Amino acid sequence: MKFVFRWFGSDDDSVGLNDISQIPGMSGVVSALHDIPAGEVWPLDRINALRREVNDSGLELEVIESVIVHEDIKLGLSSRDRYIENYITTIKNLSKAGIKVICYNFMPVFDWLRSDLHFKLEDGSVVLSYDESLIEATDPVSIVETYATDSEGFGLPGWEPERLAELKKTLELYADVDQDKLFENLKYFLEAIIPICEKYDVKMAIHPDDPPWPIFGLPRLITSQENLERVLNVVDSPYNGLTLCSGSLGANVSNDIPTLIRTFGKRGKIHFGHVRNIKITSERTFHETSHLSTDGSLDMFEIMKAYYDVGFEGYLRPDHGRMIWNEKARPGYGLYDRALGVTYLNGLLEGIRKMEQKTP
Ligand code: DNO
Repeated sequence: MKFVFRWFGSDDDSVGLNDISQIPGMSGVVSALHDIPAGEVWPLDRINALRREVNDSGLELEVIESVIVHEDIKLGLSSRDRYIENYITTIKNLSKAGIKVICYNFMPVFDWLRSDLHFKLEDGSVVLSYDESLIEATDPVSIVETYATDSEGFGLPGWEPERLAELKKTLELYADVDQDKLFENLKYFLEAIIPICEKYDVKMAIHPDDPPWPIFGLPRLITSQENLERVLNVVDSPYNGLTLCSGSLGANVSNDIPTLIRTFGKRGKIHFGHVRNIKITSERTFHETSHLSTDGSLDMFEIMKAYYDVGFEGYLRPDHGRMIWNEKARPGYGLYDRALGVTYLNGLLEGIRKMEQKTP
C-alpha cells in the first residue's frame, strides 16, 4: 500500500509540498483542480502542470480527490449527458497524465456535513463535530453561510460556492428524487463511464456519504455494506470500486470497518482508504479525534490489520486531523495532526508486518 496526503494546491493550502515530502513514508499527494467548476472538462495541460509541480517535490500524483459529479447527473436531468461527456473527457485526460484512481461521491447537494467546524476538546485541540439535534434545528442555507465565514479563509472541499449558489432551487429539484431514483441515476452514470475507465486504466472509487444517513430529507446511498454491495454490482468491473472512509461509515455503529475492509478488500474493490477516528458520544452525535484508537470509537489496529491481511495494494491517506499547536489551516486539513496520524498508522503497520512475519 502507498501512503498519500491530501493537498489542495499551492494557491489554497497552508501546507506546502515540501512539508508533505518531509513526512516519513509519504509517497505522494492526492489533489484536484479545485478551481474548475463541477461539470467542466479538466484540460490536460492543467493536469500535467499540477503533476509536474508535485513531482518536482519528489512526490507522486496518482490519485485525484475529487472530480465532482455535476448535480444534473445526480438529479437525472436531460442535461446530464453533456456533463457525462465532459466527465469522460476528464477521465481520458487524467489517464494521459498518469492518474490511476479518481475519488468521487454521489451525495445530493451536500458533500460531508458537520454542525461545528471548531469543536473544542478537553486538551484545547479543535475538531469537526456532528450533532443531529443541532443540524435538525438549522436550515441548510444558513449552514452554507456559516461554512463560508468559518473556514479560516480556505475553500471547503465539497462546498464550492458556485455549486451551492442556487441551493434553494436545487433542493426543490430533489423533491422528486428518492433513494431508488438516485440509485438509477448513479447506475446510468457508471454504465457510461466504467467502460472508458477500463480502456484508459483509471479506477473509480466512490466515497461514502458522510454522515452515512439522510440529511435534510435528501436521499443518501452510500451508507452501509448492503448499499456498497449494490453499487459494486451495478457494473461488475475492477474499475468500479470504493474509497473506504473509516470516519464516514464508522459514524454508524452497525458498520464494522475491519469487516468492510476484509469483505471488499479481498475482492480488490477498495482502491483508496481514508483512515481517521471519531468518537461517537450518542446516537447520531460524534466528534473527530486524533487517529489513536484510545481517543475514539474505532480500533485503528484492527483497521490496519485488515488492510494488511487482505494484501491491500491501493492508496491510503490519513484523514481529518485536529487543529493543534496553534496551527491555522483549513478545518480538518492541517499539517501537524495528520502527520502524527500517518506516522501512527505506519507504526501500527510495521508492528503488524513484523509480528506476522515471525509467526510460523
Ligand atoms: C471531506 C472529504 C470529502 C471527500 C469527498 C469525495 O473532507 O472526505 O469531501 O473528499 O466526498 O468526493
